[in-house]
Amino acid sequence: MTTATVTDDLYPTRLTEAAEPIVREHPTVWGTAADGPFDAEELRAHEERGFSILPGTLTGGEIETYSRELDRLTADESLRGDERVITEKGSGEVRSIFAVQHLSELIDDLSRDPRLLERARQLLGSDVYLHQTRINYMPGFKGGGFYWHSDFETWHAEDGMPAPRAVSCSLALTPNYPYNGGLMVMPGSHRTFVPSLGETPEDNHRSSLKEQKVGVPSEEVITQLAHRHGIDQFTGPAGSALWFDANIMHGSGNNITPFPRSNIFMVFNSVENTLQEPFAASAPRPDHIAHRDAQPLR
Ligand SMILES: O=C(O)CCC(=O)C(=O)O
Ligand SMILES: [Fe+2]
Repeated sequence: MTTATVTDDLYPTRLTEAAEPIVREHPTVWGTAADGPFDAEELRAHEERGFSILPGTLTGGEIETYSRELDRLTADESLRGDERVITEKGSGEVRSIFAVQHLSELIDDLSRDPRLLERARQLLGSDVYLHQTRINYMPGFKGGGFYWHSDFETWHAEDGMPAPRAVSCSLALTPNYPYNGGLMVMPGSHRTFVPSLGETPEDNHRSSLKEQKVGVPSEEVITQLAHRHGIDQFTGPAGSALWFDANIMHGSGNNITPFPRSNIFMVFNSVENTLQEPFAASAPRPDHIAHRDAQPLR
């Protein structure tokens, strides 16, 4: 008999035998219309679909400023070999840069901008801190996609995030067309937690950030979810923001068009949902991927 079973884990995953999807008990929206800029109808829609798209979040001047900042960071030779920089498996081009708020004062300031902070606090119903930040740089022709996954599945298993009380904001710095690797989401799928099969290998993040293989749902489950929920896509001009729940099923295809698709990603977590020990990994991922300093953003 094994004594290591964690009985208070509502989201068991990385299992040795397949298990049925779990209906999520936790809410998606923790605040009310009185708490911030989303009105009651917008909050209702966010609760139901698990995401909201807000065009015009960044102004034209800001798009230029942050695009230049992104170019500066991806071209910075001194960052090559830095563990925060993830390169594409095939081409060796920069794919993501993590913990960008430590590399860029501009992005640090942006993470505290009331336009973002007030919405994050409202959705999560508390003060918030940054769980993770990254820029995803998807160049034309060579940009690699992201296979279907729930972020929360990994954050729970490998980072020790107890509940899906976190929200991501993806800020588009380029136009997001239906054809340049735009993020696909399954509306409503955030209400279902899909346990994944297979134990977490040691140092899984070293390969999973280039191409995720562990913690992804089976094709059978993806098929069921897609038939039940359909597939929507984050499209819109540069400056648009996508707010999406930690547990929504999402992914993107490769970008074979000449049009790059870059964005800044910020993950806000509730200060009432701070990280514990990983729920299904032998060691927590490093701090640049999952921050353990839960100082509320001001
Ligand atoms: O930018 C994308 O296409 C998706 C990225 C993503 O899912 C992630 O960073 O977790
Ligand atoms: Fe993701």
